[in-house]
Amino acid sequence: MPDSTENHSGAGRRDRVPSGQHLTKAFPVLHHGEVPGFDPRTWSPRVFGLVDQSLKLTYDQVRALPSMVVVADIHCVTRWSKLDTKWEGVPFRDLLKLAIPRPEARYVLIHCEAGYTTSLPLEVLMDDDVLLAYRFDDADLTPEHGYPLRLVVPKKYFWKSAKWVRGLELLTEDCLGFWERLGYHNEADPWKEQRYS
Ligand SMILES: Nc1nc2c(c(=O)[nH]1)N[C@H]1C(S)=C(S)[C@@H](COP(=O)(O)O)O[C@H]1N2
Ligand SMILES: [Mo]
Repeated sequence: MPDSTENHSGAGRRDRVPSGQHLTKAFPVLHHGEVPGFDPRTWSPRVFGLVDQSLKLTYDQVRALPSMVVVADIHCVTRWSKLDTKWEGVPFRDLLKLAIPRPEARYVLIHCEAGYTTSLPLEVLMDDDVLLAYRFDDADLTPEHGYPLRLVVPKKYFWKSAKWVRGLELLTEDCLGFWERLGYHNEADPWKEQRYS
């Protein structure tokens, strides 16, 4: 395929790979700890904290929400990048609107199975390419890639794309997540090579 048809921006393919990254066609699996089990009868992701309408959802409710497809490039801090990954799920900003964030809410702490956390400014998460995904490449996510629900934030290094999301907590002040406390950069912009702080 010619280079000019392989991207959406008109830029060359190499312009889509940030400094220090290499392309892979594989889909590496990376996480701390074990792949958690999933029971749809007890699984109930929450949106809570500085919201007017706390949410506690069921699996069926999540799957019934309006969905969107995002095709995006992803960049892992361990230096692999993957172009044109296809995700489907709930637009983050639509879910947040249901919970009615209070004006003082500025950060979101993402809580996952087994205590994994990461945080992002609410403003970053309101971008139109951010979603809570349950499908990848036209099939349900596999357990190791975050089934039943993972965050996808394409503009940040991939550790911000938390797998096995259980809760979104809205806060006034930021709260460092799992890797950020261990020295990863809190902003995680691959185009600025914000790998470690
Ligand atoms: N719950 C959870 N989510 C996580 C992680 C983790 O350890 N636990 N690791 C992060 C890291 S460091 C990366 S690079 C990506 C890897 O996602 P993948 O296994 O689907 O490629 O998941 C991120 N999300
Ligand atoms: Mo990572």
